[in-house]
Amino acid sequence: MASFDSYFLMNPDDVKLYVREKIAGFANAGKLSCKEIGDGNLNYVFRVLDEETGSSIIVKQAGETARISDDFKLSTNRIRIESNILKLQGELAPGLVPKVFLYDDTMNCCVMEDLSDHTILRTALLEQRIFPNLAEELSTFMVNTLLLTTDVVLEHKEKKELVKDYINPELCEISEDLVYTEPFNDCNNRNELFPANKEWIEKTIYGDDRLRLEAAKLKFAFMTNAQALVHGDLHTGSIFVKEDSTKVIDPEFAFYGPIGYDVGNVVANLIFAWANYTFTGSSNKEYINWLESTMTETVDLFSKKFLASWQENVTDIMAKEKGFEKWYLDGVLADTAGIAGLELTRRIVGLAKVKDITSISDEKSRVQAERVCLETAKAFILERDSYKNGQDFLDTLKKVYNRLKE
Ligand code: SR1
Ligand code: MG
Repeated sequence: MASFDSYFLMNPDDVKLYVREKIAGFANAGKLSCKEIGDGNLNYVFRVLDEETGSSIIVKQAGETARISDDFKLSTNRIRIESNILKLQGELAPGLVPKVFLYDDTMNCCVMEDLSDHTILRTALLEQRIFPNLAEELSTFMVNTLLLTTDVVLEHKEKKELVKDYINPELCEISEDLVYTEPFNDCNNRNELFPANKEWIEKTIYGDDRLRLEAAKLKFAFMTNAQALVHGDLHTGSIFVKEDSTKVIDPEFAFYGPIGYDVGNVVANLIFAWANYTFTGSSNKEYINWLESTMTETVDLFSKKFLASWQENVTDIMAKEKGFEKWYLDGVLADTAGIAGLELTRRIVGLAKVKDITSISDEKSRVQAERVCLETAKAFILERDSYKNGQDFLDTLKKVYNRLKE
């Protein structure tokens, strides 16, 4: 029988024993079944089901390398970060993250609420499903978890303690490499370019001096601007949805960084869903209208709630100076544009892809989809100071699309 007093990577049978030993409600269960269901790039995710009662639970365990590639040697400490931040986010944004029942720093795993009645947002968007509350809930999640962890709100020493607790050098290094460096120069020879777009990307992305300079500026802001406790990987694969519920999962990349890192990731990944719709010849007006308004409303509701929460929660006396909140929000929106541009670029040029683009099977359509995303990305990065509301983002996307189509 397995013992759980020293670390090893568990298989489904080990996980069944683990759950019986560690989780009171499962100790005397009759028949348990367990399946590994993870489809992320880093960890192993097991779903354990009590076949008699129907209760289920998730065990998420960190390995010492990433699932996507053994190139990435990672500290298993990321599960500690994930467990702790889920608890904190659950307090700041109640109901918008899964509940955590146990964190185990020997087995480097955590046990949490099963959300199998939800669907991963990326999958749901590819199925063109509509979630009327999405912009409302995502904007609440971001304002509450981000503004409320800044030092305009928190007592400054308390904020600095959090900066220490959430220092996350290895996962930040992944983003520094995959988001902020390799897409612009392929310095580690692991970019994956769609062959029919190879030359175009080499010229348009690697060959653009101004773009590389702006990406460099954004990289050092990511590394030094300890603005808020960001989720750090808020793409549509990190969001679970059902009709009346949104849950943000997988915050293992969390650290103190720019607020725009989260907002920009959301915007970029909604654009990927838009590109999938547009370049697979779909004609579902209700869906595309909802998706476009979700894109604009997420940004606009974020700004509106951010300013309202500012009035209510800001404590720093200098941050209360008239006009400071607008200056601060303008900076967040500029970062949002820049980071949306980086995310759009790296998911097409770099090694970690998104299904929205890779599942476009017609070669010409995929070429067009990639070019529209990349030209939009360049406008976001190069002109990032001019993005003030949600419509600005959608206007650029539509302008680029109209210029490049046919
Ligand atoms: C090696 S990890 C590749 C990507 O997967 C994660 O979800 C992050 O987005 C990371 O950049
Ligand atoms: Mg993830």
